[in-house]
Amino acid sequence: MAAKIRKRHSQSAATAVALTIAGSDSSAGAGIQADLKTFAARGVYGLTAVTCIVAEIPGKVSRIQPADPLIVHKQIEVLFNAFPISAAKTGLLCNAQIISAVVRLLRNRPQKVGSLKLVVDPVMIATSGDVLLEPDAIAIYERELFPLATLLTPNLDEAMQLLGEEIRDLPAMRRAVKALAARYKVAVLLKGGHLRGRRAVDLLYSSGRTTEVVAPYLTGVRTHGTGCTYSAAIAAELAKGADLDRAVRTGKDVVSSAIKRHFAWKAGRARIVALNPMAGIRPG
Ligand code: PXL
Repeated sequence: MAAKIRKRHSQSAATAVALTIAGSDSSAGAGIQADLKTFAARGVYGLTAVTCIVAEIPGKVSRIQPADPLIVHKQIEVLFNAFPISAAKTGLLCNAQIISAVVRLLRNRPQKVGSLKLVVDPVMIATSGDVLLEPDAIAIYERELFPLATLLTPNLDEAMQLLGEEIRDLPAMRRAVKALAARYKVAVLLKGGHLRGRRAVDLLYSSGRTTEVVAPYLTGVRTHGTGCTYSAAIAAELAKGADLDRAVRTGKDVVSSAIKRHFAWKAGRARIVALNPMAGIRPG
């Protein structure tokens, strides 16, 4: 019995730990709930710092309640002081004060946390078109948070907003991913899913080269939370020690499986759909 207990302890000691700093989605398909499910599906122990509470169902945000920046700060502080966190991701940070609090902690993290891999998903607008980030927070996002990232993961709408130009095809995506990487001096994964071609093509720009990350485009599924699931899967793989290319490739596979093997329910005359981040590939 004693041997058994010892064994279990030594196994948990080796489990990678990742932190998500993001909003709560009541429908649990995006935000912190999507991140935790994805971390668990990838065999990583997930920690959370909640930045805001969003009352929503897929496709419709009803209300966003930001958390006090002090409690956002405290959540991260206590976690940094206690856990061996090897990767973190940020999702919806809601407003400028919360972004400032997060940046301060990331900059002054304790020695214990050491070199932290950081995935910044620059959440601004939901797939449904709902505005999620207060517009005056974008400048601080860009100036203070983005440069701290190991990887920035904008979708096309976010990239267009950041660059102030249209991105309508793959050549424009190639230009945009380079421009973003040059501007913030970080690796960038530009997600092209919203182009709706035959293939869902994303572009990873890192160490001076652009790589295509491709999966078949899955039609007919009204997705919600793909960006969160993708960046959480990448953070999970980085937490386990994968290099960036591998982490992104695995993340793409996780999202594709989550869409392909989605959940669907009938609710009156409506049909409601949710991603299945537990689907598909085994944790590596
Ligand atoms: O998918 C973007 C997103 C991120 N975070 C939270 C959300 C949403 C979309 O609705 O609610 C908390």
